[in-house]
Amino acid sequence: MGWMHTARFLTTAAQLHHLPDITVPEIAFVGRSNAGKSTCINTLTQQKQLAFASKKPGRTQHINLFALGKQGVTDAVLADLPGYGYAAVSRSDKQRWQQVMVNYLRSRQGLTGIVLLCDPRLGLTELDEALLEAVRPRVEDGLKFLVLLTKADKLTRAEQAKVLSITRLQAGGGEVKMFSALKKQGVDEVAQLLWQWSHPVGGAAPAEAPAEGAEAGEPSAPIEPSEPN
Ligand SMILES: Nc1nc2c(ncn2[C@@H]2O[C@H](COP(=O)(O)OP(=O)(O)OP(=O)(O)O)[C@@H](O)[C@H]2O)c(=O)[nH]1
Ligand SMILES: [Mg+2]
Repeated sequence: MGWMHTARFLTTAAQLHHLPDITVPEIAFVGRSNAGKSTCINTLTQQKQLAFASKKPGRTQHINLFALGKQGVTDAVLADLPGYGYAAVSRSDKQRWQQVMVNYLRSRQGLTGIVLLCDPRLGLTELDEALLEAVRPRVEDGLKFLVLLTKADKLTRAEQAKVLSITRLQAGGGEVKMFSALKKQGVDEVAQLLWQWSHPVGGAAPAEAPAEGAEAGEPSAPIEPSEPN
């Protein structure tokens, strides 16, 4: 979707109060370390290095914001969050980060949707369940929610079907989709969903979403470094 490809780096922050106030819908990518959050953002935006992805867990250590919107007019923001559950992080760092994240998810103004990424070989873990619990009041208030099972290329079709139904039960009827950055599975569906979340007016917005390839030839937005480290 052309809209997704307009993504550009906005800012990075280690703490909540360093984040700018945003007036457009913000969509957060959360999940365990190594689940594939940064890779997912790069795949959706078709920009290899927008968000830092790495084999080494714990790569993303700041909240990184990316702006979306045509002609430089921002109409939504994606937030790439550091992952949780990384064993090599000290206990105090883990607790500090969990607190930052829960505060972010509970209090961030303009937060419109959450994409919870999960490696289907691990399934939803205790930490994911705790996160679901933390955001439940906001979800009941209308916050959008998607569980994205990543690295689908590592599973057979039958395994995918099984993990989808188990996770749907665990997610209490919330939306669950399969995704593979490697095979580009689920990319258009997720892009479409995020567009709908950010452009809800009258439900007519999806039809206006530019078709894939509609912008061929248009220069892409300049990519700035996304992280200091
Ligand atoms: N096979 C396969 N590997 C993937 C996929 N998505 C991500 N990966 C790999 O998983 C590893 C972690 O990806 P990241 O995107 O850095 O994960 P992250 O959730 O941002 O991790 P943190 O920043 O530590 O929280 C990398 O080695 C990626 O190449 C996928 O769809 N298929
Ligand atoms: Mg990351």
